[in-house]
Amino acid sequence: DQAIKWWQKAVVYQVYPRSFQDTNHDGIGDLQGIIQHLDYLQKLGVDVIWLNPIYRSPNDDNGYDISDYQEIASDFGTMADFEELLKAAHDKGLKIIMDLVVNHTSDEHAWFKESRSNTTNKYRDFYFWRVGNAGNPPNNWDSAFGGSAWKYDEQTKEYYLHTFSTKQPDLNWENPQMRQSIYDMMNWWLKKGVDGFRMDVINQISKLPGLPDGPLKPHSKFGDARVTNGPKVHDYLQEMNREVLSKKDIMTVGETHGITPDDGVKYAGFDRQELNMVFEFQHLRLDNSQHGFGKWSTRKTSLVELKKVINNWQVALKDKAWNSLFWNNHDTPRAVSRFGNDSEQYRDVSAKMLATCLHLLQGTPYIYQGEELGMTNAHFKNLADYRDIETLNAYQDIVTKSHLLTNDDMMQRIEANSRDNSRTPMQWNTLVNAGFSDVTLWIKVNPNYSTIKVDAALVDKNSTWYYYQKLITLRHDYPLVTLGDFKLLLADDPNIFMYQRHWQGQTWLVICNFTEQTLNCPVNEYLNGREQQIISNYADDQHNNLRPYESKVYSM
Ligand code: TEU
Ligand code: CA
Repeated sequence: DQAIKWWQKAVVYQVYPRSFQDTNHDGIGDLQGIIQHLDYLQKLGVDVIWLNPIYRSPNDDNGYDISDYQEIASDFGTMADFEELLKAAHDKGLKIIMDLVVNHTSDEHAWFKESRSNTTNKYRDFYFWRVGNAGNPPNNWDSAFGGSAWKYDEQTKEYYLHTFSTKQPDLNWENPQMRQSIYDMMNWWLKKGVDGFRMDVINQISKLPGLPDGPLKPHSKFGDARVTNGPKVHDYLQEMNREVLSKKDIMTVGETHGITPDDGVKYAGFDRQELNMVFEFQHLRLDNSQHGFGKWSTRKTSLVELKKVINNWQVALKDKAWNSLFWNNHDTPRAVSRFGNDSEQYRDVSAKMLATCLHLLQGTPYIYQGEELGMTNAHFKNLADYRDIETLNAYQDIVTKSHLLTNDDMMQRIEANSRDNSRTPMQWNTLVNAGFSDVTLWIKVNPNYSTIKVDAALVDKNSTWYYYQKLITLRHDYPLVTLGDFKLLLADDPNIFMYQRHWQGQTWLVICNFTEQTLNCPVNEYLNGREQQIISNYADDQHNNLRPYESKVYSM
């Protein structure tokens, strides 16, 4: 039996530094802003903070294009600020994990500048340089942000690979010196005292040898021709584990698009010496377009499919690996807008329902900043209000260049799916700009901050905020929440998500109504008469009668 690790009992809070709190009046969140709110996070009860990238960056992709791994972006502060943050967090018993972006660097990173200077430079092979194919790119791979994944470079008349923006050249993990440089950098951060890493697109670091063309799917230029789960990815992660990860008691979570539960067991298996957990995305892709526009869709997720995916992960990883649990992050719409209902009437109750459903699964839950308030999508109607490179490039490709969709159609899809939905500033209070900053912001604040905001949540004992606090406390108090077996009930019910957790003779029953209908549900059939209610988002209990977005949990 595997001894329980601290990160299995933990709740993680994701801070998007650019949008958390500005303290020096430049309209951009910063490290001092995070320090200012550590008490807030401690009161919520979370154990770990994951910081999106805070390294030096020209900011083509909000910090995921890093030009120096060992410097802090001046937008966010200095290394002294970071050390202050780390110490202040540790003093409060909070851990900090860093974003680690090592599939690619910025094109302004010193390695890439060297690499691009001439074909014999010793850094040349740190990246992928190839000659063209009769005036065309070396292969037909697409970039995740539109267009070819190759960019021609005049200096040496060759192309370099960038599976994201042209300013994010892919690192060549085949090169042992490159790998060693990454491990040295990681060890340097561990020596500073950071508590782990969230690893950006880590399952893309091994490319198929020979970089062969991919299959051409219909509309493939908006599709997903990225290289995932390549042949050496597990060798690299095991090497990284030996060289870095195994040396300290840290936590790691890999961001891994396009993986199945079987892959998950490979990346995060207890006996694999790779990562502690992965973020899988199957449950966040069920609403993608079936007509070639990928995430730019207005379909709704089917609850039956959602339950199936979550059940698959819960079952497949049982006793073998560890799940991470999340409804949203800085790349997705807001959970309450996507899976709940962000109308005034149902926002609060549906946010609590979603929290119940997620936090009582087996795995480590992640809360994305503002989720604990029930923050909603931005609902920006105007392209000029969006900042995200993925959104802007997609509009260019799909509307401006190809005329495949009309402006109105695409704007609706952007409103539903843009990454900027989760990137609007944290809503603290009713001061100007929600108390985030008193000057012009890098991105607009959501106008609904007059009602959705921290100060109001903290004086209302029935707020979504206190509901999250209670769920976190339940996890800390009851080993069943961490360790219990999971069993899905009513798998085919299109409206109700119901499951059991079972541990040492104790059973919890979790019931969630995902609709705004009042439903009849055979709750009593699953109770034994000696049950106690643990938590609910309604004040009274009507047993078999499930009101809109009602969720309740019983212990027996
Ligand atoms: O995201 C990985 C990724 O695959 C994204 O393109 C994702 O598919 C997209 O955002 C969904 O709309 C990671 C980071 O989380 C993201 O913020 C970065 O832009 C990306 O890597 C490149 O570093
Ligand atoms: Ca600032």
